[in-house]
Amino acid sequence: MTKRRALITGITGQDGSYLAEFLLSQDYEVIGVVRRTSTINFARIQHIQDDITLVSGDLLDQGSLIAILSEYKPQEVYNLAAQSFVPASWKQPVFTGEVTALGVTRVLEAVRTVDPTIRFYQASSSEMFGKVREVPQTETTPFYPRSPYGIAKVYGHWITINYRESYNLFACSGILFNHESPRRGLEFVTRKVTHYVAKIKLGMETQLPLGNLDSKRDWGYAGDYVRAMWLMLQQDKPDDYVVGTGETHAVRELCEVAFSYVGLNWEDYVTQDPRFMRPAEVDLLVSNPNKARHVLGWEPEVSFKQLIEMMVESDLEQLKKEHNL
Ligand code: NAP
Ligand code: G4F
Repeated sequence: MTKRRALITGITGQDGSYLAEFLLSQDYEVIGVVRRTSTINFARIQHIQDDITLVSGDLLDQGSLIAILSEYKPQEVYNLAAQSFVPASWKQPVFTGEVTALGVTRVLEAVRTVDPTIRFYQASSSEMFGKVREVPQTETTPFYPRSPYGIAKVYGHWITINYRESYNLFACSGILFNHESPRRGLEFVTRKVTHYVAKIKLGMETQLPLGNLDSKRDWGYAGDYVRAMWLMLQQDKPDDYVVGTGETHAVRELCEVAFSYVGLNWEDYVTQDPRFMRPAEVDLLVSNPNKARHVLGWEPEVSFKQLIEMMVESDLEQLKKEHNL
């Protein structure tokens, strides 16, 4: 029997790497779109590079997306590519809109013109809820985005629904709450904290400068969340789903868990630095993932504490290896 073929944009990112691993474990052939960079940035997919096919393309380049779909003919497309760091979206709002908003239309247009039977997944975000209109947030909670990134994601979400309704595409939008892992970029708060904790423990740093300690997020494990993406594309009909743990924790709690894991008191090391405050903040995110639970049968398996401890452990190991300790 021929293998199912899936295409992932954003395969070099955190989620792309976990999704590629998961799809390989389900016996898929995996095609990953990578954009041209002056230095190779395949660290997250190095270990599976021989098992996947990497092709050159960019969400800014419509022609490249059409050519890739025409050549590789996937049955499923997961659009994970984005400018995904919220503070960068204030510095580069137009670029963020081009990639994170219009990029979605470019992929959808490629799907529509090359093969409208392709099943499409869009990586939507809880950042769309922003200044939350209700607690917890569901698929029907109104959006109030608070950053150019959040606004770009609202566009990506609605254009996905519009292509589903206009052209009858099998297009799904996963509204995913924050998910983290040892492969999380160093600029995001969880990884920043766990990396600094490891450095402080090993005597390489003395302080951890942070922004808003009171903001609260619904943090889960990325390895759990890619399963939900796949499950959405295996249903009888396309739909949108909120994916999260249903629990929320403040940044200060994250610090508490990470520092106490290595026997330190976070209050001795954390400082507040205005450079990391945002022009407009999303204060509280917490999901109601009941629909994903009941329709997809999805449940997160890694708890908040397990996640943060796993990340500290991995950062300790990595630093020890790099510094021959
Ligand atoms: P990430 O680590 O920042 O990865 C982003 C990926 O997009 C990278 O592979 C990046 O390639 C690629 N990319 C950026 N611009 C591109 C372009 N113009 N053309 C092609 N590829 C491009 O993000 P992530 O955490 O894995 O998140 C995956 C997706 O889920 C993103 O769309 C993000 O906005 C969304 N999301 C994430 C979370 C979360 O908590 N992680 C929650 C909700 C939604 P390079 O490696 O070349 O930069
Ligand atoms: O880790 P963060 O940068 O993630 P944020 O802004 O919630 O965005 C992430 O999750 C979204 C899903 O809701 C994704 F769509 C998006 O792509 C990305 O993956 O910040 C989390 C919170 C914020 O409230 C921020 O103000 O942590 C607070 N924070 C406090 N000090 C900090 C810092 N964030 C960062 N990055 N760095 C700090 O020093």
